[in-house]
Amino acid sequence: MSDTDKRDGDGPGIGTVTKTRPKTRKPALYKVLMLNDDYTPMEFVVHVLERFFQKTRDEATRIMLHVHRRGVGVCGVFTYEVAETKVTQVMDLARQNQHPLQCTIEKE
Ligand code: TYC
Repeated sequence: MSDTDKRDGDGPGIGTVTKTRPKTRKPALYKVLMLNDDYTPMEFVVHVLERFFQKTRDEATRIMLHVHRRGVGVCGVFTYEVAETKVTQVMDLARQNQHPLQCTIEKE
């Protein structure tokens, strides 16, 4: 038994083995995915990637073209709350501009 295992106090020979977790757990990570459509202007997608995902114009253009050609692409990887916020920001701005741009979350 490793030093992170513990036995309960039921006496010798009987005991439930439990495993103590390390103190800190790495948070689960989630990909924010951008989906292609036929109507959202390329320039708008590049703008979204610059504004909400801190991409340079070159990176943003590369990601946008990847999504345009392949149908889906990764905008970034975040903890759940941050990923959710990004999706909401993207979808809100798209809706305000009447673009059908879709964005989703996928567990890493
Ligand atoms: N396919 C769109 C066009 O031709 C551009 C586009 C790229 C739209 C990426 C959405 O996530 C997207 N105008």
